[in-house]
Amino acid sequence: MVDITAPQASLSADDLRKRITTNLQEKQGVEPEEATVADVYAATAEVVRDYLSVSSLDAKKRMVKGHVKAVGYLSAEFLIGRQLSNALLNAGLTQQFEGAVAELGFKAKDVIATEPEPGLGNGGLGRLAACYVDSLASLGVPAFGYGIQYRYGIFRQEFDDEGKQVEKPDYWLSEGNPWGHEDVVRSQRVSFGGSVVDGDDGARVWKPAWSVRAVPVDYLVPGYDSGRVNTLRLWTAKSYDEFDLATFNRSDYMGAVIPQVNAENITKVLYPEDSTPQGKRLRLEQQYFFVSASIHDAIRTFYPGEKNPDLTTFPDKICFQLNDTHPVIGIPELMRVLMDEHGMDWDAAWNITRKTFNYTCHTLLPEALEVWPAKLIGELLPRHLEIIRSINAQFVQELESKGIDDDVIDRMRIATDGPDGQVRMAYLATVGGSYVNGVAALHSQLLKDVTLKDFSSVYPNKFTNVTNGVTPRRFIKLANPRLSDLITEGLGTDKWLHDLDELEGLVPLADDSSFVERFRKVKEANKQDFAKYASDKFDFSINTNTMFDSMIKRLHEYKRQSLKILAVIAEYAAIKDGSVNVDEILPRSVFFGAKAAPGYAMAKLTIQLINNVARVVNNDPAVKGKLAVYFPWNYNIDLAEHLIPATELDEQISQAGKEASGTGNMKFALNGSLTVGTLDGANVEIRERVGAENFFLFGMQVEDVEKLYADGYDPMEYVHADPRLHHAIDLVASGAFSHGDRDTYAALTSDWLTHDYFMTMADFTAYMDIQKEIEATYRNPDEWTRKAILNVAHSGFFSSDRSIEDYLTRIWHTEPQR
Ligand code: T68
Repeated sequence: MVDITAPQASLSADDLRKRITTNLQEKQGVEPEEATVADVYAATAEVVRDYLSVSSLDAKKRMVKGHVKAVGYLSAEFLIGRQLSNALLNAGLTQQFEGAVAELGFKAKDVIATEPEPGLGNGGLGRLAACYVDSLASLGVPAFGYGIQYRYGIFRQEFDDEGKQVEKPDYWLSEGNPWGHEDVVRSQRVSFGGSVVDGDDGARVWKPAWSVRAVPVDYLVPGYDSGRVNTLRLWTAKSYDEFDLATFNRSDYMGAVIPQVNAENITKVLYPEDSTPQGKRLRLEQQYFFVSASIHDAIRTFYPGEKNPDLTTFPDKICFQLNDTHPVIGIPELMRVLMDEHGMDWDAAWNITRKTFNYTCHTLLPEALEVWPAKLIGELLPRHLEIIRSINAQFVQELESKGIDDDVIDRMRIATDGPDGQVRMAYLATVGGSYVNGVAALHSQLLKDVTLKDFSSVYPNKFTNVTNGVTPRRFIKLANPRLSDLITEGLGTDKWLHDLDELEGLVPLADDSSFVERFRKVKEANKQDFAKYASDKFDFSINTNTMFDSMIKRLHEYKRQSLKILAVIAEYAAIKDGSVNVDEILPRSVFFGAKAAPGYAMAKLTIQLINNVARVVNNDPAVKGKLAVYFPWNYNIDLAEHLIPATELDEQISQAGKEASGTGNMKFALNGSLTVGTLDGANVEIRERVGAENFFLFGMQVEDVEKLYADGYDPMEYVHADPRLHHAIDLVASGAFSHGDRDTYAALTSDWLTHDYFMTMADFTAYMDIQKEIEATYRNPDEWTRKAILNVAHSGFFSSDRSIEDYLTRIWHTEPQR
């Protein structure tokens, strides 16, 4: 038997090769000589997972037996990226792996590239959850990630001949899933529908109409060099009735599988919307499904084998972080479990529930806060609706007793009455938990002052900030090995991977000409690598003697990809009509990466425009060597990991007051890009830390935006004031990017001229001006590189390890288990 209390001995390259060989023969059914790269990948993944599972058992045992409160990170999305290289790095097996596969006749990089990327998230929110589970394990915190294993992740994006986005299903599981282990034994029953009846002693009894089986699929999360392996438990829905034999026997073969199809539909697809709540029944089913299963799972984990556990200790065992409002139905669910399943009274259950939950908000747009029709909740979860109404009644009473005005109370109701009654999930989360946090300093301030103002006036101590962070393991060490080596050499240690503040030690090296030169060479080599990758994968031919200028993020009007593409068009027009001296042009390659929600027409039209600007510009000999636009399709983590290290200028140009934080901005700064950005989200803190002189700030600030809305905004004023803008819009309207068709972009141009809610026109001139400053700086490579080094040196704060430490002290009040 393996002694799981002893630290696990590492593996040599030879051990690893032997294990891979055995797996190839016994599990994959091939002799090593016949093995394909896919076989070797599958075998390695299984071997590494088995290796990690020893430490994972140890971590679980210590979590349950120990006295350190655990964290349950509840998130509808975990955008984890490829697993193999990250698992090898964190477990200290990278070199052994390289040696082992070389012995077998393969290249490590080919084996790693075989892995399909699980797309179990939309964007920043899902990726943040993945960075946080990495940091929790790396810091040694006992923790679970809880979420959903979607059968189809975020759609695969293609572009058609007209440059339009086409969405294709992403069946990422088709080649098997060596990282996920289905633990059927630990399934949970999750019920829906039906009605609530009176039971004995005035108890309310929920009689559900149907149930599904939640089966956990466990992913192991090894900490970086911490020895701790936590679990990410993603639930998948199965039917209890695989198959209805009676129906089948009536020859209704399709009818016989209906129960199974219905159940499995719950976790079939990830909703591809970003920042817009979708009032869909299936979405609510997904939310309740994973949260109910997770709560029951936590109880079973922490009170193993106990029939009547004393759940008053529950908040000492685990606290749940609600990643946005998607898991908020967990609040009435825990109330129900405590009262209806464990016989607690309301006050005791409320006390436990409030201590257990905390809520992270990821938006500022009030319209993006989830609101459910009460009727829908009543149909799907009738007992929960009763509990929500009781929470609301108790809350209203509390507000009344505090002497709050009736109209304010009305605004603050968690649930409203009447046939169109609604449940406001952000309000439920605020009232039903201990803390509410925003994701950057500015965002948390605006949450208090605007979005949740009434609540912060009544409960000022509930509100706090935790600025987002990113894991340096994936986004520096793995994505940018050249820079990692240079940092380690410059600092004389690789301790920075544990404590990113160590990067401050690079500051003096920004003035060391030989270090500056080597840093510049790293960027140069990364640009060449990217050009090769993009040539192989997208058939692009990129001139690396150009400035690499990137804007990669979801396509959304508030993020203002329009501003960037209008500036590109203006530059193109200026080169064409000779209004700019050819020798003064700084050659640029502009990169976009973005998916648009399938139902978001304006975003999809913007994608079409960008693709067609790329087509026209890249085929025009007049601008060859000066300007090129590339839009690699299907932006995902893999593309980010390749493009970020090669980028010199990062675009973070959202309208001030709209981007909650941003995390791409942090990844770029840590990889030595300079940012052109507005004072929005975490840009504010990045600029503060890297220094105003090392950040290209432009545009209106939050107060300017508010004032302009109040004064009445007319985009035409700005269009008339800047002939470059006027001309760029004219070109779009005249059909220059639509083979002469004037209607193609009519919706876009008319919005720019008449509405332009995110004030792209108002910031255009400032954006063009700052680009001139950027170009002047770039022409001095030493100066540019110096600024880039200082960006790296001062960005250690943006490690997700620091974010998790902030959560530990400000919100969870727990600690690593040593
Ligand atoms: C992002 N939100 C914020 N939402 O936009 C970004 N929404 O500023 C921030 O850095 C990031 O969260 C992390 O805090 C999202 O990514 C979604 O993806 C989303 C998904 C479903 C429904 C609503």
